[in-house]
Amino acid sequence: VGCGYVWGQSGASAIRIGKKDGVAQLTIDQQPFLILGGELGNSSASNMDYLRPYLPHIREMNLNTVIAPVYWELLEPEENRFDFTLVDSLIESARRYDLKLVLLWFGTWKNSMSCYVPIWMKTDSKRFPRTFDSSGRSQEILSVFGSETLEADKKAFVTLLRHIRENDASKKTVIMVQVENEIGMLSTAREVSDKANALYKARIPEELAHYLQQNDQRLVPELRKRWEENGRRVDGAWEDVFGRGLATDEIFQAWYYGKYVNAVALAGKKEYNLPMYVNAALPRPGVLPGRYPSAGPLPHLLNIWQAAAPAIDILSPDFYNPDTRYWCDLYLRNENPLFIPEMRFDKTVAAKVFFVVGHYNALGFSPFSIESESDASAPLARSYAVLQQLSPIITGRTYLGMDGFLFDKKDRADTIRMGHYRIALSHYNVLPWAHESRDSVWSTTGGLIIQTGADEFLVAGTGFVATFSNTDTALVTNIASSDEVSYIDGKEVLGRRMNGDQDHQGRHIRFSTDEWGIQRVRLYNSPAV
Ligand code: N0T
Repeated sequence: VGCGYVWGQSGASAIRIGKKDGVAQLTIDQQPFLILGGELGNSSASNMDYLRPYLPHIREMNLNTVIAPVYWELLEPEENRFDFTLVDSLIESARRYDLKLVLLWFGTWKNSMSCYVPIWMKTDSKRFPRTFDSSGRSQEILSVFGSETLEADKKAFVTLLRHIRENDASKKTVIMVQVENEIGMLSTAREVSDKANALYKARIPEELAHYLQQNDQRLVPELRKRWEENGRRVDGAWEDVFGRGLATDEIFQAWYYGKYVNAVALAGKKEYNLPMYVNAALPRPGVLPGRYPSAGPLPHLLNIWQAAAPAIDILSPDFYNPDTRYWCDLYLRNENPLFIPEMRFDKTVAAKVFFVVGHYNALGFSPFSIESESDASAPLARSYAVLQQLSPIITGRTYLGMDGFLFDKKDRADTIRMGHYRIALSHYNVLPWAHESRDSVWSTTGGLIIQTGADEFLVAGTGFVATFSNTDTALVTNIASSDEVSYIDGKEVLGRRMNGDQDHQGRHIRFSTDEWGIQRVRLYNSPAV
């Protein structure tokens, strides 16, 4: 492809991330699959008697995928003795509820730390070296430079992938794997061992030099700026190429994290070629490298990770605080697909899922600790029910256009242009009769619009008002009809005709804050004068 970064190395495998009309897409046996997921709390999949009772409720929430950990310490309790009891039982339970699985490889690192590394490794810091904090004290974060650590991680991961291939390749319950979890150096921005220091003083790796030369047009501005300010060098040490300071420490560490993860992922893919991704804990603005989990797959290190880890298909953000729009934009650069494996499971997720799917073409969405609220009437369950129905249309991409919108602040409004229409969108509470319009905080709502014909749209979501007008001021646009629709086995089924109170006598399309649904809208135009 010339950019050095291929879409993972999924090749012709049965489950892969490819592109359709320039948009990333996950397919299983050529069928597109939109992940409507939820991630389990960290400890919930460590005991199936604990997890099992939650699964029927998770299924009732209309999830199609569960994201679940595989814990290295439980998989390989003694060196070279692997115990697949838990993994097998997880896969079998997922099948029973018709759920797909994304597995989280809790390997060498989990939220920076090495807490899931088997105890036979933890107690052998000669073979499996640790890192040291800024005051020189050993910390439970294994060094990225431990060659035996890498070999051990690879071996366990390969054994896991082989086992999944042997037991699941025909059923395809497991559809993707996350390699490690929220990698990030702490206390210092990079490791400071003798080995690390020597590498830091040496010339940057040939591979990175080559990448910089080939991809100078593709560097994210955060990296390009440093590289250009230092004379676009490819032949010096890290500080010659990227300048002095903590930012370069972080770039250095990111490169070696990326190489490590790539070696693990590549070895696993050779055994069973599943799509693989890594995730990142996002830093708060203004915090210095070392004070947040540094050098993970963060937007300002995007090319470093892509160059070091071409076997990884997606760099993913975990959303716990931040501005969804800001971070999604940063992750969708340089061909990186958007997949959100974790999001704080609060009241806003039900609206956000429409936005990230409709506006950003996300491959999937997954609130964290999904078992903590598993109720068929939960807002997320209702959003997933809508998206599950629309999924063939969304992923089929035969429409003229799609966009999503999110009302996460009082009085936020949006305008979308599609074909010759302008669609004004606002929160349901702008309507004078909305019960909550005087409340100081409005619930977060949202939806998506799909243009299915020149004058025809599907409008879906919750808690908003859509008003259509023609971009040609010589024309007045009105609603010919609005029909409530649902999709059963992929076939459109008509519900109510909504041409009276429900569309304000032809003025707008709306869903109240406790309505979820899909409407098929047909428009017509008349001369304005
Ligand atoms: C996530 C989850 C789990 C100002 C935390 C998020 C999961 C891990 N880490 O509940 O531990 O395994 O990936 C870190 C969030 C930082 C939030 C900062 C908020």
